[in-house]
Amino acid sequence: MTALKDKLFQKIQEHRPRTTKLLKEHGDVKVQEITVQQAIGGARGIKSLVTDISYLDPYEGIRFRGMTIPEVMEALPKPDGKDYPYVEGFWYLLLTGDVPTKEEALEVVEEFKKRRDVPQYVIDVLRTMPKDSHPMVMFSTAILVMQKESKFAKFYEKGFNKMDAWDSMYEDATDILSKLPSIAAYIYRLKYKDDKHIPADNSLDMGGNFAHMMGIEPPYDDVARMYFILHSDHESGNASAHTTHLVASTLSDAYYSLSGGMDALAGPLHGLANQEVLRWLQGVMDKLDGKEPTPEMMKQFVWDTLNSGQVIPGYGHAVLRKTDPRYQSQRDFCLKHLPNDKIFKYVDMLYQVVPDILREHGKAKNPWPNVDAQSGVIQWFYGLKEYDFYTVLFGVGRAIGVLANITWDRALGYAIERPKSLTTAMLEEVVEKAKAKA
Ligand code: NMX
Ligand code: MLT
Repeated sequence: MTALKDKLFQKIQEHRPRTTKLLKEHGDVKVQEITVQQAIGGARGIKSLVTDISYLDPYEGIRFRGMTIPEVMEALPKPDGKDYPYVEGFWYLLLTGDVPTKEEALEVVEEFKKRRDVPQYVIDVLRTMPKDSHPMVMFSTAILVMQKESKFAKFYEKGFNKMDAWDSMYEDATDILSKLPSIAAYIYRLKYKDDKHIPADNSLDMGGNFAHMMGIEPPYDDVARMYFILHSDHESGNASAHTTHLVASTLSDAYYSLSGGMDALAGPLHGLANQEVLRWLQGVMDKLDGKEPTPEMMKQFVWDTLNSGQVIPGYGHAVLRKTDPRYQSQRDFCLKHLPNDKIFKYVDMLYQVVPDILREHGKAKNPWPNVDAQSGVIQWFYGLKEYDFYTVLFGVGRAIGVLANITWDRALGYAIERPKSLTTAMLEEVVEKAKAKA
């Protein structure tokens, strides 16, 4: 066993009695009541998921294992001379709740290197896919096609044991996560770099090797570390995390579950919004024919988009009610590394005009930007201009969070998800009864 796996097992054993006690002794304590609006409106705000890996406060934003983004970036060990932490150390933090020492993080770096090689059949499958497939289709397919490697599926076939199920889930999660950056880089270079590939550099950590395989010079390695960490987890209710959890709850393995989660991430209201922000901005730039927009022009573009029935990508959120700290973190990066970049200036101008317009428009509950409003501009600056690839980057990051979550799902023996549905007539009856009582 590695030190991380040892530590994880210890944490699981410590945690299990808490879940057991809640279920056995307090199972009938009410958490909340549910309204008609919640039942029809996408289960917004219904507290029916449990995770200790991250928590999203509407006003403060995300905390990973209780830590804010700046705290995480400060506390985790970093490669020498770099500004952002090892992604592998962050994986350690999400799984165990403990900040690893540099030595502990480096042990995970070495473990990931051992599992990094992508099976040839994955490459073969990617190569037979239509060249105009969306990169997210290729990414999700690559994950799914590896399912035959699943250690959890083999464990299940041999005879399932609830107490030990976390072990093979952890092994699958580690296998998958180690390979994702290479898969992502392969898809990128297959589609956009004349099918010319760069072999892995085994002296590098996950972020460093990803930048290397993409063919992008430093500080893109730090961009990759920052990006993967920021996009990792956003508690359990977001569509990609929830889908991954839902699929895993059927005792499907991590390959099926993550592939499903990535399909959810590929929707324009979720992760694909980061590509939509850049696509939208390109549209603005094309219309201006290279001229700098004035705030008045920008306002007009925003209104035109809203009046055509579309959403402003990168703005609004189902839970957040203030500027996403992940937006802020990336904005700080831009202010340091690309303050004069034209697209960054556009993004910043949007920040000045969109919230007021959304308030005036009167629909969005949250007029502030989310993570996607700021992420594409950084990628674009470092030469990654093929914006339909951006959600794959989000996906590599999101995998860290959701794979940690489903490992814990197994550890705590969470049940198969199966909420109850009603018919519209039943809901109408509920309303009539409530009115009669009032
Ligand atoms: N632009 C225009 N209208 C909006 C926006 C926006 N950015 N955000 C919300 N609305 C509308 C929304 O479409 C809804 O309209 P209707 O009543 O006609 O259906 C109304 O405001 C109320 O929606 P909310 O309750 O504020 O938002 P909800 O929780 O349903 O959805 C999002 C959250 C994130 C899906 C929504 O804000 C949105 O579509 N944003 C733009 C897309 C985006 O940036 N998605 C990425 C989210 C982060 N991520 O990475 O996943
Ligand atoms: C996410 O990171 O998943 C998004 O911000 C969406 C969400 O939290 O609902």
